[in-house]
Amino acid sequence: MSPQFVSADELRTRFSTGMSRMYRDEVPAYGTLLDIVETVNEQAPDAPVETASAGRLSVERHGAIRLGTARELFDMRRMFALLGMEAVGYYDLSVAGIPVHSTAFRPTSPHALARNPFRVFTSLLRLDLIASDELRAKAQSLLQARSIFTPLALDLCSRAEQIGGLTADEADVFVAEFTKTFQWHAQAPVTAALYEELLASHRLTADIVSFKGPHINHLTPRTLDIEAVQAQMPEHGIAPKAVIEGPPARQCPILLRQTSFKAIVEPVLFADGESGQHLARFGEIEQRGAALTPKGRALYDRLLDAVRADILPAGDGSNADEYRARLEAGFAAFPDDWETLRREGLAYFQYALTPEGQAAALSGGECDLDIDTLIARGLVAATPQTYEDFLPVSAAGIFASNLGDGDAAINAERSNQEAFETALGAPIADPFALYATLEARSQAECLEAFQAQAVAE
Ligand code: OOG
Ligand code: NI
Repeated sequence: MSPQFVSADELRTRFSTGMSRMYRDEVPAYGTLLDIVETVNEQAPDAPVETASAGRLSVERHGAIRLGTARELFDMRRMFALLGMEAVGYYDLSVAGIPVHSTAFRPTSPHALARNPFRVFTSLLRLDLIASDELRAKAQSLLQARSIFTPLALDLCSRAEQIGGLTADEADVFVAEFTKTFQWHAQAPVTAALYEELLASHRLTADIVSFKGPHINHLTPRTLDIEAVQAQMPEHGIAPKAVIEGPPARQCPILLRQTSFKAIVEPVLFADGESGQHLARFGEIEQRGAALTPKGRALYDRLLDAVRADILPAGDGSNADEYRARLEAGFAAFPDDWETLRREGLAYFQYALTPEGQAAALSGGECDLDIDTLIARGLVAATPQTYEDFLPVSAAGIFASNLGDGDAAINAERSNQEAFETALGAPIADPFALYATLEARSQAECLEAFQAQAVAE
């Protein structure tokens, strides 16, 4: 890229910082959560997955937005591409009774992830899941009538696509304009009656269709100790969700553990002058562990399904202790030391020469060794790769806790990734492939360091 352009990494960092500042102003409890997380992270001992990504921790966050139309998703992809973020993973939430399907926009290269792993969980409303023809038509015309990006943001995006980037001045304007898309609007372009109708169809439909744009509905900092943050939230006047989503606490953290606080009640002024209120925006924290291989993920899904077949966490928290105990017992079958996770191919790792390995490779003392032997001899270190993605069951739990548990289930339709990709205008990257490629490449580099020496001899 030409040096006169601001890099995608830099744009992403500026955007993420701007969003964080805006959300802190809009939802002050988010600021409180950031403060608790910062204090807990400073006190937490380092574990391997955490040390692997320690440098980025203070800027690490994910956000979530919900879009209404294919066109919005298409343009969102173009905007995020400028920030070095692409669609990774397909999440079908309709199976959990939620009328959306989703992806996550995120950086994919190890270098970009290390700079700033900002991700945005992005859902697209499935209008086809609105049962009433009449309501569907009304929702559609409301969505067609809105434009969620400012004209300037769209112009700058087209210009950057044409000439290859944004200059320093353009970058500032672009970030400011793009951030506006995610602002909260207390004035809704629908009547109170129509809002109620949409709400009765599904809370999420009302949240998407009734407003001028896709307000950011949460921004999530990453903590090294989710139990500690959860315990401290009530002391700061924040009531967390009863149960942490995802795997139980473990020696070797895997995937993603998340908890949230309930959506805040915000005043809304409807188009007919009536005032009301809306629940959408909430707070969430996450703790990230190792990325699992398909084999590891299958084991995770099987164990979690077995637990949830026995007991589902109640929305009011009444069975939280029981659920936690059952979850821990259920996951006793999931190996909990890094070497077993690696040898059994349950988690993804990244390989690198240790200082001893570098010295040995240079002196040509060792060659033709396999990776396990190199590790056993302390010449290569295997570090678990951080899970950079999301979990559909957890996401459904996060949606449910903030929308109220009483929502009517929709018909579970078959998943529709193809329709999503058509709207997106690009294929969705497979998260497993990204981790697997990094693992294979890093392993090959370690082996080559020794083989190159063997050839030189
Ligand atoms: C997205 C919920 C999913 C997560 O962390 O799993 C999510 C939403 O509420 O729009 O953010
Ligand atoms: Ni989230």
